[in-house]
Amino acid sequence: MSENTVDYHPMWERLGIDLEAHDALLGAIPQMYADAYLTQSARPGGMAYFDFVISEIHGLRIKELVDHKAAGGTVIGTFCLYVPEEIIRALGGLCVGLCAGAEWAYDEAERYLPRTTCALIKSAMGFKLGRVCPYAESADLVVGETTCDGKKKAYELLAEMCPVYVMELPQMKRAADRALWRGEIDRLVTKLEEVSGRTLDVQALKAATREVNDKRRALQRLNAARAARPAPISGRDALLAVQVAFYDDVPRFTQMVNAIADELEQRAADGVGVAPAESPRVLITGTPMSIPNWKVHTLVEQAGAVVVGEELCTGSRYYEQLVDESPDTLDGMLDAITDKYLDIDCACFTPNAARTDDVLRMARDLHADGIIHQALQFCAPYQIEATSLERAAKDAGYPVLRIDTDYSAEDLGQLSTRVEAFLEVLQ
Ligand code: BJ8
Repeated sequence: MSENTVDYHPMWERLGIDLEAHDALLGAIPQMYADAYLTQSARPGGMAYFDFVISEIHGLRIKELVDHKAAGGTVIGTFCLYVPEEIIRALGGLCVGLCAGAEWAYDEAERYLPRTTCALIKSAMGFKLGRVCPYAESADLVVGETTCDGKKKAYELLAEMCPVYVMELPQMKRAADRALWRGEIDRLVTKLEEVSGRTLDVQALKAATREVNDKRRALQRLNAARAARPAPISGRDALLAVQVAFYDDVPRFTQMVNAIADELEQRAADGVGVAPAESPRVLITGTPMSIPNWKVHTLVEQAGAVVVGEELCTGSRYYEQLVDESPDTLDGMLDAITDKYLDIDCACFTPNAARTDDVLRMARDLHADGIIHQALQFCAPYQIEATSLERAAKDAGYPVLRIDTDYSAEDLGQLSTRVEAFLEVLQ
Protein backbone atom coordinates (compact mmCIF):
# COMPACT_ATOMS: atom_id res chain seq x y z
CA MET A 1 0.00 0.00 0.00
CA SER A 2 1.14 3.54 -0.50
CA GLU A 3 0.09 6.92 0.83
CA ASN A 4 -2.75 8.47 -1.16
CA THR A 5 -5.27 11.27 -1.00
CA VAL A 6 -8.28 9.64 -2.61
CA ASP A 7 -11.74 11.01 -1.78
CA TYR A 8 -13.71 7.93 -0.77
CA HIS A 9 -17.04 9.72 -0.29
CA PRO A 10 -18.50 8.56 -3.64
CA MET A 11 -17.64 4.93 -2.73
CA TRP A 12 -19.19 5.30 0.74
CA GLU A 13 -22.27 6.88 -0.76
CA ARG A 14 -22.70 3.97 -3.15
CA LEU A 15 -22.52 1.64 -0.15
CA GLY A 16 -25.37 3.51 1.50
CA ILE A 17 -23.28 5.07 4.27
CA ASP A 18 -24.69 8.07 6.17
CA LEU A 19 -21.94 10.42 5.05
CA GLU A 20 -22.41 13.11 7.67
CA ALA A 21 -22.45 10.71 10.61
CA HIS A 22 -19.58 8.75 9.09
CA ASP A 23 -17.43 11.88 8.72
CA ALA A 24 -18.01 12.57 12.42
CA LEU A 25 -17.00 9.03 13.33
CA LEU A 26 -13.87 9.02 11.17
CA GLY A 27 -12.97 12.47 12.46
CA ALA A 28 -12.66 11.11 15.99
CA ILE A 29 -10.33 8.18 15.20
CA PRO A 30 -7.07 10.06 14.44
CA GLN A 31 -7.06 11.77 17.86
CA MET A 32 -7.91 8.55 19.68
CA TYR A 33 -5.15 6.76 17.80
CA ALA A 34 -2.64 9.53 18.37
CA ASP A 35 -3.38 9.56 22.12
CA ALA A 36 -3.11 5.79 22.51
CA TYR A 37 -0.40 4.99 19.95
CA LEU A 38 1.65 7.88 18.68
CA THR A 39 2.61 8.95 22.20
CA GLN A 40 4.56 5.69 22.66
CA SER A 41 8.33 5.68 22.50
CA ALA A 42 10.68 3.10 20.97
CA ARG A 43 7.96 1.51 18.84
CA PRO A 44 9.12 -1.13 16.38
CA GLY A 45 9.62 0.44 12.94
CA GLY A 46 7.34 -2.19 11.39
CA MET A 47 4.34 -0.70 13.20
CA ALA A 48 4.34 2.04 10.54
CA TYR A 49 2.31 -0.43 8.48
CA PHE A 50 -0.43 -0.41 11.10
CA ASP A 51 -0.35 3.38 11.36
CA PHE A 52 -1.11 3.41 7.66
CA VAL A 53 -3.81 0.74 7.95
CA ILE A 54 -5.60 2.77 10.63
CA SER A 55 -5.28 5.96 8.58
CA GLU A 56 -7.06 4.10 5.76
CA ILE A 57 -9.42 2.13 7.98
CA HIS A 58 -12.53 2.87 5.91
CA GLY A 59 -10.69 3.76 2.73
CA LEU A 60 -8.26 1.56 0.90
CA ARG A 61 -9.37 -1.75 2.44
CA ILE A 62 -13.00 -1.00 1.62
CA LYS A 63 -11.96 -0.22 -1.94
CA GLU A 64 -10.26 -3.62 -2.06
CA LEU A 65 -13.47 -5.27 -0.86
CA VAL A 66 -15.53 -3.39 -3.45
CA ASP A 67 -13.08 -4.38 -6.22
CA HIS A 68 -13.16 -7.99 -5.01
CA LYS A 69 -16.94 -8.04 -5.28
CA ALA A 70 -16.83 -6.44 -8.72
CA ALA A 71 -14.54 -9.27 -9.81
CA GLY A 72 -17.12 -11.86 -8.72
CA GLY A 73 -16.03 -12.49 -5.12
CA THR A 74 -18.06 -12.16 -1.95
CA VAL A 75 -17.58 -10.41 1.39
CA ILE A 76 -18.73 -12.28 4.48
CA GLY A 77 -19.15 -10.50 7.82
CA THR A 78 -18.63 -12.29 11.13
CA PHE A 79 -18.85 -11.48 14.83
CA CYS A 80 -17.03 -14.41 16.33
CA LEU A 81 -13.95 -16.62 16.15
CA TYR A 82 -16.02 -19.75 15.61
CA VAL A 83 -16.82 -18.89 11.98
CA PRO A 84 -14.15 -20.61 9.84
CA GLU A 85 -12.33 -18.13 7.62
CA GLU A 86 -10.79 -21.00 5.64
CA ILE A 87 -14.15 -22.05 4.18
CA ILE A 88 -15.10 -18.47 3.33
CA ARG A 89 -11.82 -17.93 1.48
CA ALA A 90 -11.92 -21.27 -0.32
CA LEU A 91 -15.25 -20.20 -1.81
CA GLY A 92 -13.88 -16.88 -3.09
CA GLY A 93 -14.96 -14.83 -0.09
CA LEU A 94 -13.18 -12.29 2.07
CA CYS A 95 -13.91 -12.53 5.77
CA VAL A 96 -14.35 -9.31 7.74
CA GLY A 97 -14.89 -9.02 11.50
CA LEU A 98 -17.76 -6.65 12.24
CA CYS A 99 -17.45 -6.25 16.03
CA ALA A 100 -17.28 -2.59 16.92
CA GLY A 101 -15.24 -1.06 19.72
CA ALA A 102 -16.80 2.39 20.08
CA GLU A 103 -20.09 3.78 21.32
CA TRP A 104 -22.19 4.78 18.35
CA ALA A 105 -25.90 5.50 17.86
CA TYR A 106 -26.71 3.99 21.26
CA ASP A 107 -30.02 5.88 21.32
CA GLU A 108 -31.10 4.03 18.21
CA ALA A 109 -29.62 0.72 19.38
CA GLU A 110 -31.52 0.99 22.66
CA ARG A 111 -34.77 1.13 20.73
CA TYR A 112 -34.02 -2.48 19.87
CA LEU A 113 -31.91 -3.70 22.78
CA PRO A 114 -32.20 -3.37 26.55
CA ARG A 115 -29.78 -0.92 28.16
CA THR A 116 -28.29 -3.91 29.95
CA THR A 117 -26.74 -5.26 26.74
CA CYS A 118 -22.95 -5.49 26.47
CA ALA A 119 -21.16 -2.69 24.62
CA LEU A 120 -19.97 -5.04 21.89
CA ILE A 121 -23.49 -5.96 20.81
CA LYS A 122 -24.92 -2.51 21.38
CA SER A 123 -22.25 -0.78 19.33
CA ALA A 124 -22.43 -3.34 16.49
CA MET A 125 -26.15 -2.66 16.33
CA GLY A 126 -25.53 1.10 16.56
CA PHE A 127 -23.04 0.96 13.66
CA LYS A 128 -25.56 -0.92 11.54
CA LEU A 129 -28.55 1.26 12.42
CA GLY A 130 -26.45 4.41 12.00
CA ARG A 131 -25.08 3.17 8.62
CA VAL A 132 -21.52 4.16 9.50
CA CYS A 133 -19.66 0.88 8.91
CA PRO A 134 -18.62 0.28 5.29
CA TYR A 135 -17.50 -3.26 6.23
CA ALA A 136 -21.04 -4.13 7.33
CA GLU A 137 -22.51 -2.42 4.29
CA SER A 138 -20.15 -4.35 1.97
CA ALA A 139 -21.10 -7.75 3.36
CA ASP A 140 -23.10 -10.11 1.15
CA LEU A 141 -23.93 -12.18 4.22
CA VAL A 142 -23.37 -11.99 7.98
CA VAL A 143 -22.62 -15.32 9.63
CA GLY A 144 -23.66 -15.34 13.27
CA GLU A 145 -23.45 -18.05 15.88
CA THR A 146 -25.32 -19.15 18.97
CA THR A 147 -22.73 -18.14 21.56
CA CYS A 148 -24.11 -15.84 24.27
CA ASP A 149 -27.83 -15.08 24.55
CA GLY A 150 -27.30 -11.42 23.72
CA LYS A 151 -25.71 -12.13 20.36
CA LYS A 152 -28.14 -14.91 19.56
CA LYS A 153 -31.16 -12.66 19.99
CA ALA A 154 -29.47 -9.62 18.39
CA TYR A 155 -28.97 -11.66 15.20
CA GLU A 156 -32.77 -11.98 14.92
CA LEU A 157 -33.02 -8.19 14.86
CA LEU A 158 -30.02 -7.78 12.58
CA ALA A 159 -31.70 -10.15 10.10
CA GLU A 160 -34.37 -7.49 9.61
CA MET A 161 -31.65 -5.23 8.17
CA CYS A 162 -29.38 -7.53 6.16
CA PRO A 163 -28.93 -11.21 5.19
CA VAL A 164 -27.90 -13.19 8.29
CA TYR A 165 -27.11 -16.89 8.65
CA VAL A 166 -26.67 -18.34 12.15
CA MET A 167 -24.55 -21.38 13.00
CA GLU A 168 -25.61 -23.41 16.00
CA LEU A 169 -22.62 -23.63 18.29
CA PRO A 170 -22.85 -26.29 21.00
CA GLN A 171 -22.18 -25.16 24.56
CA MET A 172 -20.32 -28.31 25.65
CA LYS A 173 -17.54 -30.38 24.09
CA ARG A 174 -18.76 -33.97 24.29
CA ALA A 175 -18.81 -36.37 21.31
CA ALA A 176 -22.46 -35.49 20.62
CA ASP A 177 -21.58 -31.78 20.58
CA ARG A 178 -18.72 -32.38 18.21
CA ALA A 179 -21.12 -34.27 15.88
CA LEU A 180 -23.57 -31.35 16.00
CA TRP A 181 -20.78 -28.88 15.19
CA ARG A 182 -19.55 -31.05 12.30
CA GLY A 183 -23.07 -30.90 10.85
CA GLU A 184 -23.08 -27.12 11.28
CA ILE A 185 -19.81 -26.87 9.35
CA ASP A 186 -21.42 -28.83 6.49
CA ARG A 187 -24.48 -26.56 6.58
CA LEU A 188 -22.25 -23.48 6.46
CA VAL A 189 -20.52 -24.89 3.37
CA THR A 190 -23.90 -25.34 1.68
CA LYS A 191 -24.95 -21.80 2.56
CA LEU A 192 -21.69 -20.25 1.36
CA GLU A 193 -21.81 -22.29 -1.85
CA GLU A 194 -25.26 -20.86 -2.47
CA VAL A 195 -24.15 -17.27 -1.78
CA SER A 196 -20.93 -17.53 -3.82
CA GLY A 197 -22.26 -19.68 -6.66
CA ARG A 198 -19.18 -21.90 -6.30
CA THR A 199 -18.52 -25.44 -5.13
CA LEU A 200 -16.03 -26.17 -2.39
CA ASP A 201 -13.10 -28.30 -3.49
CA VAL A 202 -10.36 -29.82 -1.43
CA GLN A 203 -7.43 -28.10 -3.13
CA ALA A 204 -8.95 -24.64 -2.62
CA LEU A 205 -9.71 -25.48 1.00
CA LYS A 206 -6.19 -26.72 1.64
CA ALA A 207 -4.71 -23.59 0.06
CA ALA A 208 -6.98 -21.32 2.11
CA THR A 209 -6.13 -23.26 5.26
CA ARG A 210 -2.42 -22.82 4.64
CA GLU A 211 -2.90 -19.06 4.12
CA VAL A 212 -4.92 -18.59 7.29
CA ASN A 213 -2.54 -20.80 9.27
CA ASP A 214 0.36 -18.68 7.97
CA LYS A 215 -1.38 -15.61 9.35
CA ARG A 216 -1.74 -17.36 12.73
CA ARG A 217 1.90 -18.51 12.64
CA ALA A 218 3.06 -14.93 12.03
CA LEU A 219 1.03 -13.72 15.03
CA GLN A 220 2.42 -16.58 17.12
CA ARG A 221 5.95 -15.39 16.31
CA LEU A 222 5.15 -11.76 17.13
CA ASN A 223 3.58 -12.74 20.43
CA ALA A 224 6.27 -15.24 21.43
CA ALA A 225 8.81 -12.42 21.27
CA ARG A 226 6.95 -10.67 24.08
CA ALA A 227 8.40 -13.15 26.57
CA ALA A 228 11.67 -11.19 26.37
CA ARG A 229 12.63 -8.82 29.18
CA PRO A 230 12.47 -5.93 28.40
CA ALA A 231 9.38 -6.46 26.24
CA PRO A 232 10.26 -5.57 22.62
CA ILE A 233 6.75 -4.38 21.73
CA SER A 234 3.96 -2.76 23.72
CA GLY A 235 0.71 -4.53 24.49
CA ARG A 236 -1.14 -1.82 22.60
CA ASP A 237 0.80 -2.55 19.41
CA ALA A 238 0.45 -6.33 19.76
CA LEU A 239 -3.29 -5.91 20.36
CA LEU A 240 -3.60 -3.71 17.28
CA ALA A 241 -1.99 -6.39 15.11
CA VAL A 242 -4.66 -8.93 16.08
CA GLN A 243 -7.47 -6.39 15.74
CA VAL A 244 -6.36 -5.65 12.17
CA ALA A 245 -6.02 -9.38 11.39
CA PHE A 246 -9.82 -9.60 11.37
CA TYR A 247 -10.21 -7.60 8.19
CA ASP A 248 -6.87 -7.06 6.44
CA ASP A 249 -5.70 -8.79 3.28
CA VAL A 250 -4.36 -12.12 4.53
CA PRO A 251 -1.08 -12.59 2.57
CA ARG A 252 -0.09 -8.93 2.96
CA PHE A 253 -0.85 -8.97 6.67
CA THR A 254 1.18 -12.14 7.15
CA GLN A 255 4.17 -10.65 5.37
CA MET A 256 4.03 -7.46 7.42
CA VAL A 257 3.65 -9.27 10.75
CA ASN A 258 6.51 -11.62 9.93
CA ALA A 259 8.69 -8.56 9.23
CA ILE A 260 7.73 -7.15 12.65
CA ALA A 261 8.47 -10.53 14.26
CA ASP A 262 11.96 -10.46 12.66
CA GLU A 263 12.46 -7.02 14.16
CA LEU A 264 11.23 -8.10 17.59
CA GLU A 265 13.44 -11.18 17.65
CA GLN A 266 16.41 -8.94 16.88
CA ARG A 267 15.34 -6.48 19.58
CA ALA A 268 15.04 -9.32 22.08
CA ALA A 269 18.55 -10.52 21.18
CA ASP A 270 19.90 -6.97 21.57
CA GLY A 271 18.03 -6.29 24.83
CA VAL A 272 16.00 -3.46 23.26
CA GLY A 273 12.57 -2.84 24.77
CA VAL A 274 9.65 -0.44 24.86
CA ALA A 275 9.76 -0.08 28.66
CA PRO A 276 12.43 -0.53 31.33
CA ALA A 277 13.23 -4.20 32.10
CA GLU A 278 11.90 -3.81 35.65
CA SER A 279 8.45 -2.56 34.53
CA PRO A 280 5.58 -4.65 35.88
CA ARG A 281 4.39 -7.20 33.32
CA VAL A 282 0.67 -7.79 32.95
CA LEU A 283 -1.36 -10.45 31.17
CA ILE A 284 -4.89 -9.44 30.14
CA THR A 285 -7.75 -11.91 29.78
CA GLY A 286 -11.47 -11.58 29.17
CA THR A 287 -13.83 -10.26 26.51
CA PRO A 288 -12.62 -9.18 23.05
CA MET A 289 -11.39 -5.64 22.37
CA SER A 290 -12.34 -4.41 18.91
CA ILE A 291 -10.95 -1.31 17.19
CA PRO A 292 -10.88 1.39 18.58
CA ASN A 293 -11.17 -0.11 22.06
CA TRP A 294 -7.64 0.41 23.43
CA LYS A 295 -8.88 1.56 26.80
CA VAL A 296 -7.46 -0.90 29.32
CA HIS A 297 -4.14 -1.44 27.55
CA THR A 298 -3.60 2.31 27.35
CA LEU A 299 -4.42 2.80 31.03
CA VAL A 300 -2.09 0.02 32.11
CA GLU A 301 0.81 1.07 29.91
CA GLN A 302 0.47 4.78 30.59
CA ALA A 303 0.67 3.89 34.29
CA GLY A 304 4.13 2.40 33.72
CA ALA A 305 3.50 -1.33 33.18
CA VAL A 306 3.79 -3.34 29.99
CA VAL A 307 1.12 -5.74 28.74
CA VAL A 308 2.89 -8.93 27.64
CA GLY A 309 -0.05 -11.05 26.51
CA GLU A 310 -3.77 -11.20 25.78
CA GLU A 311 -5.87 -14.27 26.41
CA LEU A 312 -8.67 -12.76 24.35
CA CYS A 313 -10.43 -13.36 21.07
CA THR A 314 -8.39 -10.35 19.97
CA GLY A 315 -5.34 -12.21 21.28
CA SER A 316 -4.23 -15.79 21.76
CA ARG A 317 -7.63 -17.33 21.08
CA TYR A 318 -7.35 -15.94 17.56
CA TYR A 319 -3.95 -17.37 16.64
CA GLU A 320 -2.96 -20.19 18.98
CA GLN A 321 -4.54 -23.25 17.38
CA LEU A 322 -3.83 -24.20 13.78
CA VAL A 323 -5.98 -26.29 11.46
CA ASP A 324 -4.35 -29.62 10.50
CA GLU A 325 -3.32 -29.11 6.87
CA SER A 326 -2.55 -32.76 6.13
CA PRO A 327 -5.90 -34.37 5.14
CA ASP A 328 -6.28 -34.93 1.39
CA THR A 329 -10.04 -35.28 1.25
CA LEU A 330 -12.74 -32.68 1.67
CA ASP A 331 -14.25 -34.62 4.54
CA GLY A 332 -10.87 -34.87 6.22
CA MET A 333 -10.27 -31.13 5.91
CA LEU A 334 -13.75 -30.32 7.24
CA ASP A 335 -13.10 -32.67 10.16
CA ALA A 336 -9.86 -30.81 10.88
CA ILE A 337 -11.69 -27.46 10.74
CA THR A 338 -14.42 -28.82 13.03
CA ASP A 339 -11.85 -29.88 15.63
CA LYS A 340 -9.80 -26.70 15.52
CA TYR A 341 -12.75 -24.39 15.99
CA LEU A 342 -14.35 -26.47 18.73
CA ASP A 343 -11.04 -26.23 20.55
CA ILE A 344 -11.47 -22.47 21.16
CA ASP A 345 -12.18 -21.85 24.84
CA CYS A 346 -14.89 -19.19 25.02
CA ALA A 347 -16.75 -18.62 28.28
CA CYS A 348 -19.96 -19.49 26.44
CA PHE A 349 -18.91 -23.14 26.95
CA THR A 350 -19.37 -25.14 30.10
CA PRO A 351 -17.25 -26.37 31.71
CA ASN A 352 -14.44 -24.15 30.42
CA ALA A 353 -11.50 -25.00 32.64
CA ALA A 354 -9.15 -25.10 29.64
CA ARG A 355 -9.34 -21.30 29.45
CA THR A 356 -7.97 -21.00 32.96
CA ASP A 357 -5.19 -23.43 32.03
CA ASP A 358 -4.37 -21.23 29.02
CA VAL A 359 -4.25 -18.09 31.15
CA LEU A 360 -1.88 -19.68 33.68
CA ARG A 361 0.34 -21.14 30.95
CA MET A 362 0.58 -17.78 29.20
CA ALA A 363 1.28 -15.95 32.47
CA ARG A 364 4.14 -18.38 33.13
CA ASP A 365 5.57 -18.37 29.59
CA LEU A 366 5.39 -14.60 29.21
CA HIS A 367 6.76 -13.94 32.71
CA ALA A 368 3.73 -11.95 33.81
CA ASP A 369 3.73 -10.48 37.32
CA GLY A 370 -0.05 -10.12 37.48
CA ILE A 371 -3.29 -10.72 35.59
CA ILE A 372 -6.08 -8.31 34.71
CA HIS A 373 -9.48 -9.83 33.97
CA GLN A 374 -11.32 -7.37 31.74
CA ALA A 375 -15.00 -8.00 30.99
CA LEU A 376 -17.58 -5.86 29.29
CA GLN A 377 -20.42 -4.99 31.64
CA PHE A 378 -23.48 -7.21 31.23
CA CYS A 379 -21.40 -10.06 29.76
CA ALA A 380 -22.58 -12.81 32.08
CA PRO A 381 -20.38 -15.62 30.67
CA TYR A 382 -17.09 -13.78 31.26
CA GLN A 383 -18.09 -11.90 34.38
CA ILE A 384 -19.19 -15.12 36.07
CA GLU A 385 -16.25 -17.18 34.82
CA ALA A 386 -13.95 -14.51 36.28
CA THR A 387 -14.69 -15.87 39.76
CA SER A 388 -13.15 -19.31 39.22
CA LEU A 389 -10.40 -17.92 37.03
CA GLU A 390 -9.40 -15.39 39.68
CA ARG A 391 -9.35 -18.09 42.35
CA ALA A 392 -7.09 -20.35 40.24
CA ALA A 393 -4.76 -17.49 39.33
CA LYS A 394 -4.39 -16.40 42.95
CA ASP A 395 -3.76 -20.01 43.98
CA ALA A 396 -0.97 -20.06 41.39
CA GLY A 397 0.52 -16.93 42.97
CA TYR A 398 -0.65 -14.23 40.54
CA PRO A 399 -2.27 -11.02 41.83
CA VAL A 400 -5.51 -10.41 39.91
CA LEU A 401 -7.41 -7.22 39.14
CA ARG A 402 -10.98 -7.54 37.87
CA ILE A 403 -12.27 -4.76 35.67
CA ASP A 404 -15.85 -4.59 34.40
CA THR A 405 -16.14 -1.76 31.93
CA ASP A 406 -17.65 -0.52 28.66
CA TYR A 407 -16.63 1.72 25.77
CA SER A 408 -17.31 5.03 27.53
CA ALA A 409 -14.73 7.32 29.10
CA GLU A 410 -16.85 7.78 32.23
CA ASP A 411 -14.96 5.30 34.41
CA LEU A 412 -11.46 6.29 33.26
CA GLY A 413 -10.61 8.16 36.47
CA GLN A 414 -11.78 5.38 38.73
CA LEU A 415 -10.11 2.68 36.60
CA SER A 416 -6.86 4.55 36.51
CA THR A 417 -6.78 4.71 40.34
CA ARG A 418 -7.49 0.98 40.58
CA VAL A 419 -4.86 0.11 37.95
CA GLU A 420 -2.23 2.23 39.68
CA ALA A 421 -2.97 0.57 43.03
CA PHE A 422 -2.71 -2.85 41.37
CA LEU A 423 0.62 -2.03 39.78
CA GLU A 424 1.98 -0.99 43.18
CA VAL A 425 1.30 -4.54 44.33
CA LEU A 426 3.31 -5.90 41.38
CA GLN A 427 6.40 -3.72 41.93
S1 BJ8 B 1 -15.52 -16.79 20.91
S2 BJ8 B 1 -15.73 -14.17 23.35
S3 BJ8 B 1 -16.00 -13.53 19.84
S4 BJ8 B 1 -18.64 -15.24 21.61
S5 BJ8 B 1 -18.85 -9.65 25.41
S6 BJ8 B 1 -21.16 -10.51 22.84
S7 BJ8 B 1 -19.84 -13.06 24.99
S8 BJ8 B 1 -22.16 -10.63 26.21
S9 BJ8 B 1 -17.89 -11.55 22.23
FE1 BJ8 B 1 -17.21 -13.52 21.79
FE2 BJ8 B 1 -17.07 -15.47 20.01
FE3 BJ8 B 1 -16.79 -16.00 22.59
FE4 BJ8 B 1 -14.91 -14.71 21.33
FE5 BJ8 B 1 -21.70 -11.95 24.43
FE6 BJ8 B 1 -20.02 -11.29 26.34
FE7 BJ8 B 1 -21.00 -9.42 24.78
FE8 BJ8 B 1 -19.27 -11.26 23.82
